[in-house]
Amino acid sequence: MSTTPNNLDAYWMPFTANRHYKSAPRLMVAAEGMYYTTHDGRKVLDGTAGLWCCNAGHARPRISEAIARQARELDYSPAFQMGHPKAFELASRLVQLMPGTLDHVFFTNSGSESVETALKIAIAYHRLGGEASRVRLIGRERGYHGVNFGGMSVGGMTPNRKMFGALVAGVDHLRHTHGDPRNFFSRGEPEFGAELADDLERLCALHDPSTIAAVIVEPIQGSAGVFLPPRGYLKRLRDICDRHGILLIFDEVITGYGRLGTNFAVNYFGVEPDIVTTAKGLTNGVIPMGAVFVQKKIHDRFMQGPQNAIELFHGYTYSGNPVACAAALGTLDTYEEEGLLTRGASLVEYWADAVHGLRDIPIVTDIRTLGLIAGIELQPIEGKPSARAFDAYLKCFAAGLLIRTTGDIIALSPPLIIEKGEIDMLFETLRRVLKQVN
Ligand code: PXG
Repeated sequence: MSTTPNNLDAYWMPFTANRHYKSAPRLMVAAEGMYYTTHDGRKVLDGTAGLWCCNAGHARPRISEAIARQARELDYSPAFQMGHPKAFELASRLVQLMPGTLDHVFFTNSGSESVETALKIAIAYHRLGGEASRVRLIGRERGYHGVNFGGMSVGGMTPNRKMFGALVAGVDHLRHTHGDPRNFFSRGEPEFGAELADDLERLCALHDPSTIAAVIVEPIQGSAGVFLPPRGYLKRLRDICDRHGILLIFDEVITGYGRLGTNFAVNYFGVEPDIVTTAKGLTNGVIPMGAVFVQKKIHDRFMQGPQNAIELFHGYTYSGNPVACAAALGTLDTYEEEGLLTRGASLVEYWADAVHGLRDIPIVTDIRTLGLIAGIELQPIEGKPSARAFDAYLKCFAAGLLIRTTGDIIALSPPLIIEKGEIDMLFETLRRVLKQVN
């Protein structure tokens, strides 16, 4: 039986072509494992882990049962000046997934809030260290750091910025790393372009390092279309930050929790930033939650002054919400029991072979893969940017496959439970559709 709601009008949908959507709605009514069920009873293969978040797939019993149990036992307790056991347990378990001294965690409710939290901590850290002049924030062209004012300001996707005024002052951007034809069709880190990190030296020379608090980058730019860091680029950014006393923030909202076949991109690239922002896969997307990891040196600098003084005037009503913590613990249990945080590593060759198998299709102009991520760039239709990819999106959905598109780029990021047969199915469907949108 169809379960279509009888009025779609009141809900203003996010990042959606509302009128187009409501003229031919696509509704999901159930999900399990690798598949959604639509309101008209069709199965749809999840090629994107929801919005890069359902890393363990859907309807995982450890997560749903933990949520139900927690809601019955302790549904809420105040986040300020009060605690509950699961928040401490979760933080202790999370820091074990991180290398080195990234050993403290601040809880938020989304990737956007994690970014705001990281930027505020960075500025306050310098102030407490006697460097109150370090207030500037550096992002990167084509970066995506959520939709709040700080993240939007350091972000570098024009449509997300241009409608919303002057944004936060004192922000500048590194140039992006995409476009060198020598890197087209790369598997893993592209070979050329590590020296693009030296653009940070240009910004240091322009603003003077004494005014710069932090640099924030996604290790892999996800939202803008899967742009991979050239080999050595992130290490070079780290070195320049060290030379000038600038904090380095990795935004791992997409790359965290197994997406690259390692716990975090920090592990994959072997570069340790000062702060790491996460969300999404933390709770498998089931309950909103984010976590910001900070180095011990940062946390400890705040732990001074009178014992009874609040050290950081920042936090959310739902920071460390008990039900969210239970969901995260159930998620970590699932990841651990099934080895999901490293499962991608065993599939990466198969995955990359399958994606790069699309190379012979004439409209495919570039393919990029790393971990269980793929970016497939299409030749835009002349005068109609995005139209070809969106057409592919609709045709894939009709054919039982969920993909994501941004501009004329298709981004894939399946749940980490995907089997080889499902990878085959995904690319058979996509190949068929790409031939239709030729
Ligand atoms: N940082 C990064 C790197 C992200 O990818 C955010 C911050 C913001 O997270 P919240 O939880 O506030 O949405 C994100 C979110 C897509 C897509 O299809 C990507 C995101 C969100 C929705 C869709 O590429 N990234």
